[in-house]
Amino acid sequence: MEMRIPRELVKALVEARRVAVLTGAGVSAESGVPTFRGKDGLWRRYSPQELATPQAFARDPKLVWEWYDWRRGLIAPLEPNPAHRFIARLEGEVPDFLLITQNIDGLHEKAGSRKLVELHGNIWKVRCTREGTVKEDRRVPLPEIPPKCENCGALLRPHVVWFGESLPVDALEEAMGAAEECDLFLVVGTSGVVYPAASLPQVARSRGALVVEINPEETPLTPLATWSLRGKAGEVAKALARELGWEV
Ligand code: BJW
Repeated sequence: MEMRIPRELVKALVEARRVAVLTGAGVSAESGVPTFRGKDGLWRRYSPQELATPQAFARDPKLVWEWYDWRRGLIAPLEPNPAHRFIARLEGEVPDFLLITQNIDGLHEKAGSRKLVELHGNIWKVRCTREGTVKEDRRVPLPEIPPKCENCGALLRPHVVWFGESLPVDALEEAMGAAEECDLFLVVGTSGVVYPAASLPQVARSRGALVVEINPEETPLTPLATWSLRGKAGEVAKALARELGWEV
């Protein structure tokens, strides 16, 4: 059945001058990227403590790298879906825009998004554990696991944010600024349980912004939403685009 989009929401989208968008794994689900939580989520099969913490990496860098190498292989051939493209198009329509993503898959950039901050890093970047230098590396599979720094020989790590680690300061500041200043905050495909990302829609709401949630499931963020669009991000994006007369 075709999704019905409230008329007031279309009006709010057309009139919004300052828009912030927060995305999570659900925005990439229709592209084929597994989410973390939920019935087919990665955390069903893999333990976050054993793979997505600095302690896990210190204990067994090879195991952690094998998991990231497997995920890089999975993501490499995937393409953005209509939800990524809708968000990229929205960027071009709104004078003041910021996309804040928790995703590390790079699909927003592939869809054309440019005004974006990556709160949890990027799976296509590696960081030297000794020098802190960050480099892009798109080789799939990696020729050596765990990979070593060409310059100093120390271990490289994925340039992502694990549990217990701080988020990149500049990215978080920019995201917080956008949440404070926006008049419409769109939340797409996140379970809203990981902080500080989950606090951003709360900040926006407390400053009077309209909050729109797109998710097939209810989340802890749902009570904040002015409009909750229950459906898959790509399908909802197509319905929104149709209302706005956009191609996505
Ligand atoms: C669809 C769909 C479709 C499906 N369309 N939708 C305050 C309170 C409590 C705890 C803390 C707190 N502050 C900090 C913490 C600790 C911790 C935290 O939040 N823990 C909670 C889980 C309890 N946070 C941190 O440690 C953060 N660091 C930090 O705060 O530093 C300072 C500090 C340190 C220590 C103590 C206190 C402060 C760092 C968090 C890093 C998260 N890292 C990961 C891994 C990244 C690398 C990798 O990918 O390997 O980031 S974990 C994982 O969760 C990943 C995601 O970005 C993140 C969020 O998940 P997301 O995107 O929401 O995915 P899912 O799977 O959860 O949800 C998918 C959603 O999509 C669902 O709702 C579906 O319904 C929906 N969906 N199909 C639309 N087609």
